[in-house]
Amino acid sequence: MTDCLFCKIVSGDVPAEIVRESPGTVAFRDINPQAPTHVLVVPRDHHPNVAELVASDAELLAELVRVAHEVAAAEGVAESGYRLVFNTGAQAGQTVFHVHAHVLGGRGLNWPPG
Ligand code: DGP
Repeated sequence: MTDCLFCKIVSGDVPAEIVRESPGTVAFRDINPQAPTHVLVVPRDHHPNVAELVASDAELLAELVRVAHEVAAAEGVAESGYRLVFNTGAQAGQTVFHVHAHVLGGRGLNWPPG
């Protein structure tokens, strides 16, 4: 998608601090971090949200979750605990409609989220 911000990060047209790549995904630091570790993992292919991704390519979703855990381990937060978040839809706070897993860790995380 030519007008999608995360497609442009995947293609390199928009710069980002990339921390991990896999055949189907790219992981990069969030521009507005909400925790000491805040990384976004996105598929290279454009899918608007996690519901559409699991319906069209469940293996790619599994790869994305695996990479999210690898990021948490590499960041040193896998042992203490981390959170994966897929905001899905505007009311849930999704602002970029290219599916992304937020990997959040490095501090205590409140529950329930706001
Ligand atoms: P969400 O609200 O769940 O759709 O999350 C979108 C996230 O994307 C939000 O936490 C901020 C991040 N973000 C927005 N624009 C950019 C950008 O240009 N670069 C990076 N690295 N992150 C961005």
